Amino acid sequence: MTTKSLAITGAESLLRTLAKAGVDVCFANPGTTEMHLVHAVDAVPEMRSVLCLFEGICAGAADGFGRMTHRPATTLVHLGAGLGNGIANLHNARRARTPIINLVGNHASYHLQYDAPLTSDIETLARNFSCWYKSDSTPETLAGDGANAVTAALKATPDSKGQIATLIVSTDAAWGEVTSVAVPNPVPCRPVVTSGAVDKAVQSLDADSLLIIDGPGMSQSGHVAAARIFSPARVDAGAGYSCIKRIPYFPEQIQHVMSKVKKLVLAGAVPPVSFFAYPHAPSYLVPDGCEVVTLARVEEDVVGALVAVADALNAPADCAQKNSQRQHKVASGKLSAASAAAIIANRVPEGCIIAADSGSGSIAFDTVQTALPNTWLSLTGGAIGQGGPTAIGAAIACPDRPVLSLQGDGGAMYTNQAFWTQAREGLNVTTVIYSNREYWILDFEYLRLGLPALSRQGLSLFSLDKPPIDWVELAHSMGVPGCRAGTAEEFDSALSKSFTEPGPFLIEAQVPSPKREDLARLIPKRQR
Ligand SMILES: Cc1ncc(C[n+]2csc(CCOP(=O)(O)OP(=O)(O)O)c2C)c(N)n1
Ligand SMILES: [Mg+2]
Repeated sequence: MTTKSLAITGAESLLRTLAKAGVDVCFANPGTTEMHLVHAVDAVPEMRSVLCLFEGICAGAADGFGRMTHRPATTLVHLGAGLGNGIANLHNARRARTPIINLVGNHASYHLQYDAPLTSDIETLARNFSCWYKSDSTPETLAGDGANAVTAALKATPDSKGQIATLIVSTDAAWGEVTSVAVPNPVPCRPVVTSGAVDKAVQSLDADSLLIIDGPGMSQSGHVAAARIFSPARVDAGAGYSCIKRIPYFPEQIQHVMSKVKKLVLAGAVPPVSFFAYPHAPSYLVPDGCEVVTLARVEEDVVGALVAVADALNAPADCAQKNSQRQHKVASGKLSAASAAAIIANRVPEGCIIAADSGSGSIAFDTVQTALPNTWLSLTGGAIGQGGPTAIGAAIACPDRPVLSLQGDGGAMYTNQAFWTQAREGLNVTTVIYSNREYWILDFEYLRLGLPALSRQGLSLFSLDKPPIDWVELAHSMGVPGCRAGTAEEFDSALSKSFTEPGPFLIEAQVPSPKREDLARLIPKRQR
């Protein structure tokens, strides 16, 4: 169904339709094939455009925005080369099930046959991370295709298909004239789980069971419902919130958690598998004999299912134990990942959004459970270089909330262009770079595999020290002020100051890597 208006380009009909559907932020890195789309962005004042200097930033920012608002932002990228540059963070966003609409400019349909230099197979790229893609729009269909892209991005999909819609817009579709825009489609709803699934979960939840929650179940309402099901003693809670523990990273740790579980109840989650295969550990980490009960699949109404179970158990509505904020003890002197995590918990302002990446910042996940209320954005797909870009999207989505981005120095170098957009947009993002001048986790993973000790050439693949990266200079060159912190006192004062001053700030946290001896317990004996 369409509504009449004056003659406009296909591109403008698309952008007007997207804006009508509530899609009003565009993270862009355009080229020549996107010029009519750029004109359309300019002609539609509801659409906020944000220039990012690498497509991985566009993708990660759209991810951060979508996770915070549950609404898709668009990326605007240049042909297959541009979309390909965004793939790592589009992969993370697929894993996060974030709604995103990629607008990819393509050559005019009649130009493709000449195989001009920037021609490539964009659909093959899109297929990797998109639940929906289309490349044959005409000026007349473009607006309706945009409305369908919004629907696809908002509709929960099974398994890991994600919620990224990719609309590949040929220039002749973009520049052709039309006289109408499309009417947005109804917002899709999640299917309700069957009463049989609820009954089965109710029967399964006992002292030998474990409930794993993911997807929409991790929302505030999901937590509240889950806390009604758990006995309060088993609920870890942030200040005023209830919280559920994360599944650990290494397979041996997961095996330990799972060792006594007889029934595994899944709410929007899948059975735990190890991140990587190891010669001495299984991939599938559900113990033999453990029954797996699916309460709700990820595309279903997970929150409703948790509420139904809590109701069936006659759990009172307000039985969740809520942790209060507490001061974390900080060891003075040389900064460590542990003291940084304690300081972060003590200093995060109310409502802070924490965008995590690689590096030892992730251990602050546990300490911030007893900080002021906050939101943690995880590195969902393991493709590092997400923390800076998602911080941008989160800050644009929630301008009244401070954002803290925790990144390893290795991860931060994938998408350091994030500083530039943070400075240009004046975003309240504090970035902490854990500067150990190495890919520490790779060194540790190598050790875990029990491979022969490395000599200079092999070790050089994990080392970032020659030349050392000067983070303060790097951020400064893109308009972000910063400082270095080598002690707990310096870190504490820099972090507190950054939260009181507007705009972005960088702290290069000089945190040495954990000692190998301390981590030996994570390495199964036969691999040491
Ligand atoms: C896009 C992408 N490329 C490469 C990797 C492999 N990888 C995983 S962790 C890591 C290094 C992380 O180093 P850093 O961020 O400095 O954290 P550290 O381990 O030193 O604490 C690399 C290269 C990845 N996960 N994602
Ligand atoms: Mg590092």
